[in-house]
Amino acid sequence: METSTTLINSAIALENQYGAHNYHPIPVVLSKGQGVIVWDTEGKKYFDFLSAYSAVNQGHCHPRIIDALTKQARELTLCSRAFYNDKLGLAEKFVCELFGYDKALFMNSGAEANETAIKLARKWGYTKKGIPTDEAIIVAVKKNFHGRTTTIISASTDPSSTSGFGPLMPGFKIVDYDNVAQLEESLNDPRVCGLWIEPIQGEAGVYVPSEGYLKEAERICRNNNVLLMMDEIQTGIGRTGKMLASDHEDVRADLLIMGKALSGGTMPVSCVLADDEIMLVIKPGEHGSTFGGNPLAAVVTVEALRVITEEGLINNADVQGAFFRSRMRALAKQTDLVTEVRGKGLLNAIVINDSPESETAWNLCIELMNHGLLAKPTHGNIIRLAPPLVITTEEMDQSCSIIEKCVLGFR
Ligand code: IF1
Repeated sequence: METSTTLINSAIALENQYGAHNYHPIPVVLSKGQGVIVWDTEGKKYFDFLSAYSAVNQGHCHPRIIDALTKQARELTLCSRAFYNDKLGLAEKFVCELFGYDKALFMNSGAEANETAIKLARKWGYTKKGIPTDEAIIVAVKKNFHGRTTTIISASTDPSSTSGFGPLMPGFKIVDYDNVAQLEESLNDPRVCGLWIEPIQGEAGVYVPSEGYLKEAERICRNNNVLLMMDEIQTGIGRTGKMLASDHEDVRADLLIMGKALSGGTMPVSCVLADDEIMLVIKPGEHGSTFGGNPLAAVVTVEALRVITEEGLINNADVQGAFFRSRMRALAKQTDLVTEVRGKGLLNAIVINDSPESETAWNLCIELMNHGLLAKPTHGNIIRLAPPLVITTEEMDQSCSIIEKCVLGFR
């Protein structure tokens, strides 16, 4: 009989042999998830502090979302946008009313939603702002992460995203994040159609900008007739203790870009929201996708968003996040290993006292795994800690205890 240890080894061996080597996973093989908990093939349970990079804000396999998904899956999954389906319009209305926009455009991956926003901003720039053909510029910021397509990486400043993948797409200008003076300077170029930012930089290491930066960015965009393109793919849908991270500063994007938790982690769903004068610059036949706006995604999206609001997950993210940071800050006082604790709501990170090239944070994550908590380092020495928003006080308490024990016992 095959033991579960061989099962784990064979799952990893299969991926190694037959899968492209574009990831370096933590050595755990998961086979089940419910709420904050995931189980490996041996039945060992873990607190999931990555939440599929914030795609499972509602928790793994949320019963309401799975019910909506399976029910719709038996009716109609996909009919393409060549025809109407009876669910898409309902989802479009739902997201437009919830977020306060005229129109929604559904895609699948976050990268596709960002690509959509880029096309909208450029076309708006040519047709509404009067930018000469092919001269539009989108201003992005250092250490951004918006996805992996060749156009998106053209705005990246991270060599691991870009190196070897040129030639890159022109039309991006890069400024420092969290620097208002550089926005003033760069956005008054009449060829600029959009400012493309994350309200908190996730991949960069959960970098929260100074208070007021987003509001200033919004003001400078307005003053210069530039579209504010807000990538809320990782920060949105309750993650930071507000529905959108932009809400912390009462900022309203012109192009609101969302993905990940829109489907509660059941399937790729992303969307861009905008008002008519922007969204309607794209005409029939100029943009789309086979799967974007399919009825299965439409039903799942409405249910996933309802779960967020009806189950009080936004407030829970705020409360549990504050508790988490206070425990981690107290921990940081007891050890030299943790130099900083930062974040908002349940999007947090601890910075490990070693160089980004060191293995310290990785080894600590292995230790956390051994004690029943899953997390992964980003940029070497930063550990992102972002559990599903359904986490209870008791689960958070247990999780903090695991982290404290591993950090204090770490050698
Ligand atoms: C990977 C990080 C998270 C995103 C923002 C767009 C996208 C993402 C702000 C693209 C995606 C992911 C993708 C995943 C790792 C990951 C990530 F570590 F890179 F930073 F979440 F924390 N905008 N983020 O964060 O969305 O096309 O993937 O649906 O390995 O690339 P996508």
